[in-house]
Amino acid sequence: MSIPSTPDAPADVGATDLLDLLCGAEPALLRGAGRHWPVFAALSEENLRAHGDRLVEAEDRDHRPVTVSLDEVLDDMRAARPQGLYLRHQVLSRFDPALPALVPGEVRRLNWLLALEPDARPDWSWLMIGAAATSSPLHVDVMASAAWNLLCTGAKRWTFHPPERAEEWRLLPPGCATDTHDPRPREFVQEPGDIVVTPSGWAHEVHNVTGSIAVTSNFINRSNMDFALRYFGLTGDTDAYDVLVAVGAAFARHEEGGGR
Ligand SMILES: O=C(O)CCC(=O)C(=O)O
Repeated sequence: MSIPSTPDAPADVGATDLLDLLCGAEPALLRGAGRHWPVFAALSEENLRAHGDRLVEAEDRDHRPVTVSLDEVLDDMRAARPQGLYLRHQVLSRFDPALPALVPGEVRRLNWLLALEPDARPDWSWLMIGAAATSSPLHVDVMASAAWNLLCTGAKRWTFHPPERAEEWRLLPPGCATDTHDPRPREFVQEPGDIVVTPSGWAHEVHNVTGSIAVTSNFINRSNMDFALRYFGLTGDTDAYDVLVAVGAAFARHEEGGGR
């Protein structure tokens, strides 16, 4: 396991506390926080059109898989009466291996699982392009991870519910939600350059108010390690549990040795 090195100050992030905000315990809308990230400019419609002939695996209005060209997805994103295409599960590195490096290094390194060997490491960054009125149904993020989501074009409405509700709705195993939160939903409208933070275990649904382009990444680190361990303990996934324990121990040793 190789620990990704982290510079002392997150100089290219733009705000020294942004890394803490991305790891916050409550969902958050960080206005304009990603506007200067190179990936924001790279994912302009114009740049994406350069790959317009490429075939991609999107979803139709009923969430059924469809193979279409990227141009069809982008045309639908702009259409006044869209057919409802949503490119929802496009792994960023498979779309273009150069794109992940355009996220600030400090932000990429929030994901401690990057310390795993390449073949054991989950690829947790996605490009999402959706037409107006497409949506992602209520869910909790993969493997009890947290996430940030940067909107590059359009507008998204997010509705969050705390982990206790997620547990009631059987989106989390009983006993996973240990903290008490205000039970009321949190709602945000995200605009270009804004980052939405999804902490571990928060149920959320997302609606594309207009056609949109976004990039999102999930992570597990010190901020949500306990939650993720509890999740895997309760679901009985001992392999994932053991991997997380090993990753946590490697980072603890690294920090004791003076690393960051
Ligand atoms: O923007 C979307 O449709 C869904 C984003 C989301 O919920 C996620 O990435 O977990």
